[in-house]
Amino acid sequence: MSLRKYISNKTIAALAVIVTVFGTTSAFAQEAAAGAAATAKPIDMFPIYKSAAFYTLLFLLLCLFIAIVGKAMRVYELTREAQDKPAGINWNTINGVLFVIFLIVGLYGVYFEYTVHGNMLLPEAASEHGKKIDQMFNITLILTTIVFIGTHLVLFLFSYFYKNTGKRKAYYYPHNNALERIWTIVPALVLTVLVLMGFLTWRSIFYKIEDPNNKPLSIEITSQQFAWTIRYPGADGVVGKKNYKLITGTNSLGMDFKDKNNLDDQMAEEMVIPVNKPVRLILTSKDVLHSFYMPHFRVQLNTVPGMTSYFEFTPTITTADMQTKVNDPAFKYLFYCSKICGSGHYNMQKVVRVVSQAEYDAWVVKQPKFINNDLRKQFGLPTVPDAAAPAAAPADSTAKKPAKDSSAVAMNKPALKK
Ligand SMILES: [Cu+2]
Repeated sequence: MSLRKYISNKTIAALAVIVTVFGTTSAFAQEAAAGAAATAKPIDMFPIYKSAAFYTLLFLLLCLFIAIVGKAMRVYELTREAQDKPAGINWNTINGVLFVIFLIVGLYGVYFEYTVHGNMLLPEAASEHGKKIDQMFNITLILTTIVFIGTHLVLFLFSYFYKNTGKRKAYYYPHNNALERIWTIVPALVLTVLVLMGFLTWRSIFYKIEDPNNKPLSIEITSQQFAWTIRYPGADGVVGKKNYKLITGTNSLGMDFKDKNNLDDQMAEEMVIPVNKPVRLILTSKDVLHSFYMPHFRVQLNTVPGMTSYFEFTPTITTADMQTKVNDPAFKYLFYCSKICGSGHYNMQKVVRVVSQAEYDAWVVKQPKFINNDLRKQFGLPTVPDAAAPAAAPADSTAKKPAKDSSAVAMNKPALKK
């Protein structure tokens, strides 16, 4: 083979391109390694690896590399074609094998998701109805997983086993009524069962027949940008009326104190609820749409300005018990806003504490009332003397109540600032 012929051989040319690409990359890598070893201090590469530009460049480099390899291979193929040699690369086999590799890697990805990220799912539901929701979730997940794995095995393995080898001819198979029936009726039946189950569960959660011996505890939750206000009904068990026209600096919820039910309503900084007792949430909003979201209890409902929505649920696991279950003494139940409602959205969360009935009873009496002397004056109600003259406090069961009233004003202020 003369030198001239040797140079014009396209197979050698293609190989030369590949060697050049690999050679340059490894040479650069060695240089970089030598440079790093020379400097005494190791350079912290972490910020570079984290930057978007780094990955964009890496991606472009990879594209360039693939393009070069592709071109080289094309040159190789054309050369063989020009020389009337049989095709060097069997693309059908390569594609078939790639399908199998994709299947194995993909199924490993599914396994990884289920085991690693699956462990990051919420702990068991802390409410009665939550168990039903979890059950539905699990049934749907099991069914879809079976279908997912089945269809993917068929899809990728068929592509591998029945790739074109030149020995077979595809069979023309335009229609089969039995098959059509099977793949229409089976999914229809499965989906009907799932939808019916969802419908019945929804009905059991939202349309409850009230047990007169076990009346739910009403708690009103009002959302606003970017805070929650929690209102307890007081001794009468009834949350009083509100009217948005009555909202002022001192009356942040617009409570109508002409309604006697409002007089004993209390405010709370956290939501404390007794375990195994039904709780009826009364959800409203002052400005935009927010969403009341209590993931551990599987509760989520929008709070809508101008209307009231309700959600009744029964907590079944106390905070202390859940701390043991998840093996985290710092565990707290929280409720959040799950509607992107503005810049401070991320900050809309409050603690929920599930406690025993006795703990709840002790806690609830300590919560301050909404009403204070300013509001009493505003609504033409008789004022009560403040803490300075507790002896004169009339009609109040404890002498300390006026003090709580003034603290109520103080607590209202930060809420308004937000
Ligand atoms: Cu919000």
